[in-house]
Amino acid sequence: MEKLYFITGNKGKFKEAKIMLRPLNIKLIQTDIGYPEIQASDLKEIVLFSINFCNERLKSPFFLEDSGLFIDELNSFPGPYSRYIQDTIGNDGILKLLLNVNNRSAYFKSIVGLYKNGPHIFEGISRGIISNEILGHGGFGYDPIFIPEKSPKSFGEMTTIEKNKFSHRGRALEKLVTYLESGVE
Ligand code: ITT
Repeated sequence: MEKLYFITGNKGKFKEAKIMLRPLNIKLIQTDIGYPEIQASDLKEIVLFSINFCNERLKSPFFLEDSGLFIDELNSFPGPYSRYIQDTIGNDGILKLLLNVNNRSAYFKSIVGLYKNGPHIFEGISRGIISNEILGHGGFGYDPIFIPEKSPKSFGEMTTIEKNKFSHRGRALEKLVTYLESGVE
């Protein structure tokens, strides 16, 4: 069986990817080799740099993924700084920043970078709103404060399978699956 590495330190992401890649006849392996993330405003640029860096170290097909939350009222903040903001002010901090703000539109963007006979990029977006309070405790990161369009529930209130249907990562990984299924070498 063919092996495919997912370079991530985030167990939640790996769980989501494992379910999405089930239709493929491959063995998905999590590895946390660590890689530098350059400071750039464009997620694609960050991911391209990271996959080229990792390709020097891992001589086997792999992918990694970078995502961010973009809040309209905050001029797309935290975007590429999502990790830092989650680790510092967290969900309570975001809710405070949006206290009494009516425009709660936001979106998540996921960029999956595959390295298999060269670099390939797949993008997924999930639009929605930031809730007024913490909802649920499932998932990870911003999940309990993000309600995707066409859903009554936040990501934090969904099972992993449900979240994959609505999420930025689910959408980007769906494109990855289609690409790998097509058997292009
Ligand atoms: P990697 O090892 O894969 O880089 P990470 O947790 O650092 O894992 P990112 O840099 O892609 O992941 O994520 C930036 C931040 O956004 C981080 O704090 C995540 O918890 C959060 N985040 C990413 N995807 C999310 C999702 O689907 N739901 C909620 N929060 C998410």
